[in-house]
Amino acid sequence: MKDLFERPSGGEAAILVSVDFSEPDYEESLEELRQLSLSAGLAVRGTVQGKRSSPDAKLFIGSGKADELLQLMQASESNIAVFNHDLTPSQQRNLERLLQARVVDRTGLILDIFSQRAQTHEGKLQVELAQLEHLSTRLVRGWTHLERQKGGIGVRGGPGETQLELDRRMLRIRVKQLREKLSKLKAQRGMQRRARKRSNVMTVSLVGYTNAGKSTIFNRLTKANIYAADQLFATLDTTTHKIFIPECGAVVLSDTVGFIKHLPHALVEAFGATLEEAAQADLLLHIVDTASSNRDEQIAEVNKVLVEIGATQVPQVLVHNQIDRVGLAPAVARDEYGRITCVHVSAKTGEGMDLLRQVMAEHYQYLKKLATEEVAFV
Ligand SMILES: Nc1nc2c(ncn2[C@@H]2O[C@H](COP(=O)(O)OP(=O)(O)OP(=O)(O)O)[C@@H](O)[C@H]2O)c(=O)[nH]1
Ligand SMILES: [Mg+2]
Repeated sequence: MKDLFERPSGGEAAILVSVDFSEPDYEESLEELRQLSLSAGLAVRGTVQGKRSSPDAKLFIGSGKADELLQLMQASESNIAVFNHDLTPSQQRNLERLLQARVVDRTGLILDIFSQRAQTHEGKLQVELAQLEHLSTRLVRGWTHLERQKGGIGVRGGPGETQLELDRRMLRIRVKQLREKLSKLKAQRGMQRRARKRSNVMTVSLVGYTNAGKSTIFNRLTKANIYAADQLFATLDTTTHKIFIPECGAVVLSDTVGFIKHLPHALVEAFGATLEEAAQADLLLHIVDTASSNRDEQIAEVNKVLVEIGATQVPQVLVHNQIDRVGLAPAVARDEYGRITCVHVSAKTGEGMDLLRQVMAEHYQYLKKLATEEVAFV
């Protein structure tokens, strides 16, 4: 079968642009932008960096840096500038005029990757909604300079040329249609969930920063063979599988879309229905790449998104994955009540997968105990 995720060879050439506003994680954030660009299929030819205390209102990077960028783009024959920031519609427009090239901001880039990855009907609708929401803020007079290029946002033009030709009214109609379709699908999901609850099947969701190893763990536990790769946002659509654990029978396990710092709000909103799977789960396994230099910040970012999607009340176990890269042994940590709070595993070697099954089995026992106590109380 053809690999649907094959990176286009010799993808469009791009220059990265990153401004240091004295944030502590500046280097990591730039590295993440590079990975996002590669995941979008771009060929990165260079980087322009600068230091500022605040963005320039007109060009974000200021005219001197903009000239430097122009020269580097011409010299390297690059036709896309990828900014590690969110640009205002007018900054984007001014830059595109000056550079005579496409300018993509961080949100546009993430949306582009999502649109390349969307596989299911629901996933496609969700991405289209997020793109149109993002586009609607950019559909102001003055985008005609883009008319002759393909599309308006994203690397390959996002929803396509036809969308750009729609006026604001048409856009609103389409957004409304998409919302209606998605809310029907959401209702369907709700029904499926209630049926699962009635049949007393425990549901467990894998959540975590993108590229932490969620899908690899999912494959280990389910023996399924879903796509896992060293790419950001390899997974977009929630995949659900039933597994059997001797101590608790069937467990429904779902793999979800990864989170990232500054996950565009339009995406969180559009993906509400699929993310709700996590919010409604009985247990969250929060997968962490324990070898990442940015580990603690990634954990905090994931927790932030969990707050946004209303999943804070779901019990969470932290799963430190990729211990093979840091030379740690599989282990569990427990709190003062004896409940598991943290597990060390390696999806690559398979070490610690039995501990994850144990986590689920213990949680099942805990839920059962809770249910009998509730009945006794009534
Ligand atoms: N060394 C090592 N590599 C791992 C481990 N787990 C996953 N990986 C690798 O990390 C990369 C990302 O794994 P995925 O399972 O696709 O990660 P994900 O969290 O599903 O990522 P997205 O779906 O992109 O958000 C792949 O190249 C995996 O082979 C591990 O325990 N050790
Ligand atoms: Mg994945």
